[in-house]
Amino acid sequence: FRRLGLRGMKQRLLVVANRLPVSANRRGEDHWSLEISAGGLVSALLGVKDVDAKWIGWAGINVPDEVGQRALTKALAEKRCIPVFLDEEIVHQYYNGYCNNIPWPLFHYLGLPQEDRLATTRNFESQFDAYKRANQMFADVVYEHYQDGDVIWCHDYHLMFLPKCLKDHDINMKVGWFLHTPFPSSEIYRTLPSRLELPRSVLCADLVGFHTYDYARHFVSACTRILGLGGTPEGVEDQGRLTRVAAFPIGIDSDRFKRALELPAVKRHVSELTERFAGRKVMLGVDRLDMIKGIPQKILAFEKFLEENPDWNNKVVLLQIAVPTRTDVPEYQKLTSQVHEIVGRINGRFGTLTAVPIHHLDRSLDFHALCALYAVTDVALVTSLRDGMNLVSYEYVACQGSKKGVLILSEFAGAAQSLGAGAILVNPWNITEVADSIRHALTMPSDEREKRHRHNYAHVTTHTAQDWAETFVFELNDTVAEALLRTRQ
Ligand code: ADQ
Repeated sequence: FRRLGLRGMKQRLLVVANRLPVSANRRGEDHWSLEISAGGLVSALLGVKDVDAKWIGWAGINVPDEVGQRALTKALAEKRCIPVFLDEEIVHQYYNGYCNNIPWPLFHYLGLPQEDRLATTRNFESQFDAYKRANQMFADVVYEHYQDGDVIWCHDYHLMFLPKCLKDHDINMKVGWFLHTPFPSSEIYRTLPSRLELPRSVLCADLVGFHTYDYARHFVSACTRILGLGGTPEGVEDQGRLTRVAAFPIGIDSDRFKRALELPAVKRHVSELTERFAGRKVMLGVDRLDMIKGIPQKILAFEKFLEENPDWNNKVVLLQIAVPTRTDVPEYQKLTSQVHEIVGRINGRFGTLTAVPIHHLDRSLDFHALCALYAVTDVALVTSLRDGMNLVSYEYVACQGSKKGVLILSEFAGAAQSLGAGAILVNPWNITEVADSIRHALTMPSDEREKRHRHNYAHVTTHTAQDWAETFVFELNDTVAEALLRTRQ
């Protein structure tokens, strides 16, 4: 019955996220080319079938003229997307200023940006004001397209103010909000200057979701300790109104990966890679180039492994694929140079004229190339310092049907709670522990690899993106129906 949540009815779902799942490039005054872009939410929702869903979000580009806006709106409509047009100033303040500087690092326990703490504090009010204005602009587009009976699903820390804007407009809208990052301990959360307004707005939603039970618990604690509201096993209570708070762990569309591995082009790619790295074990890292992903820590741990295990020199290669993000932010530019510097040093130290131990690419790979890489990899290394879930670990497991490689996974990724029994869990800050885990993974007997893989594969193929979305929307409908009953009693 639960799986019928979306399939059994023709209900429209409005997915509202900061970014639309496309990158738009202007090719002429009224001509745009669109490309589906990489990212966790995109990957998860691509897996949701049989849903009458529309996306509302920013196309990631400033379009000041009406001709351009009209043409882009028309092109996006074919992809079931509706744009929110944000000008450069608001993007600068709301996205680069507030979202990237405040909730993103804080929710990942990284505090405010190191070099700029005072400037961040000084600019806080104007940036928070822009954040609220931007959220109102998203709300205006939702009102324009909303029809009675629609379900509105707001995503992530960019849109924490949106549930309030929507409910202020029409209390009967069915509104859900989901956070893709961790929600930190209330002791960390309480340092946020906007600590009162944001959860109050989120609580206007009918259903609030997180990847793990711990994040949900942290959120409820923040509401009870900081706002003085009542926490119940169901959620948060404020003057008789209950907001349901629960964990909805995301998944991937594992069938899409399995199908891709059967394609002749992908099989060819797998053979080429196998030949290219013959005689060496392949280790893989796939991340957005972001401080939360722990890329420098991962590479330093690999260096430590090479240092302590000279018998492995030339017998193992680490492929690190890091797609650049937020390239205009100085912290991220610094991270890129830091990673390049460490990789160069290690390759200089352990490389030979014919082979280097690390191949580092600053770019996104297309889906088929990514599947082939996942399939040929002996060990995947996910060393996030914090990560809401981490879908790369799921994708790797989905592609390892025949090889049964080992996943080394940070205990600070939400995925550690679902894949922990099959993976080798590590503290990414402890590079000696990670280096030891690399050795353990590379020398693991095949029966142990199979056993671990079987556990994770069963999880990844049964807890899919589609289940995640269906369950969330089903619960949201259920919650609204329950609340209605209560008010009628
Ligand atoms: P992300 O931080 O983007 O997502 P993740 O969950 O790992 O992290 O998803 C990344 C996605 O981008 C994956 O589907 C991966 O295949 C793709 N990707 C990454 N690097 C790539 C590359 N170089 N080339 C091609 N594709 C690449 C956020 C949160 C996560 C949470 C997700 C979903 O930070 O914790 O799991 O949302 O909720």
